[in-house]
Amino acid sequence: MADIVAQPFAFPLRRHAVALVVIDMQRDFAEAGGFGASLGNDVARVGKIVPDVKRLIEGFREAGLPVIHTMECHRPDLSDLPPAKRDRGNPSLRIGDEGPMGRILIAGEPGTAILAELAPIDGEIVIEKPGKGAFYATPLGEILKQRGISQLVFAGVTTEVCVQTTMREANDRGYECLLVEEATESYFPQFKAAAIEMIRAQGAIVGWTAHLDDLLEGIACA
Ligand code: C5J
Repeated sequence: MADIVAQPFAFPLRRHAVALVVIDMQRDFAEAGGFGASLGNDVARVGKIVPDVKRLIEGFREAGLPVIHTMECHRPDLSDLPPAKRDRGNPSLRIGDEGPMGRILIAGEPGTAILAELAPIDGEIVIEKPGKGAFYATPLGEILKQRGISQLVFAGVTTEVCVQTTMREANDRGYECLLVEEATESYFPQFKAAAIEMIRAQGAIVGWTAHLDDLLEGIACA
């Protein structure tokens, strides 16, 4: 066991129980012409965390700990896309529309892929999810149960949408959750700050937060 320096108090990391979950580091959320940009967001903010997400992933790989990647995406026939999701807002391109990187957020399209720098390697689990939370309509819960995982370290985008939703789902299912501050981002800096505060408030009501260097130091000696 290693006590990771974290907020609101130290996180008791157990090496046989922990996995990293990297949420939706996809071209569609990070590059011009993708879904994030079609909603009018400054996607360059996502690109800036890539080196820190990479350090985190490499830290887990070097420590021999599991890495799980998620991708927000839908079937080509859109059968898993509720009209309420497709029709929401006023994006220049809707989910399923043809964009400069292929069909927006559709499984197998170039824009839906995980950023090349953070691409999964052989043996790593990739969860395709139609919702914001990674447990909804996916095998994630079963996979974690089979592997005896009870602690989840989180990274990815966006902090207050898919990351926070998944952390709340995990927390309700009994997982101990920790978010790495430098390895997550929002299109709205104030939402990132607020989500981090919410997660660790009231004695870690949703989970812990930690800085990247503290987490890396902890897993190296766990
Ligand atoms: C969004 C996500 N923001 N991955 N997805 O629609 O947070």
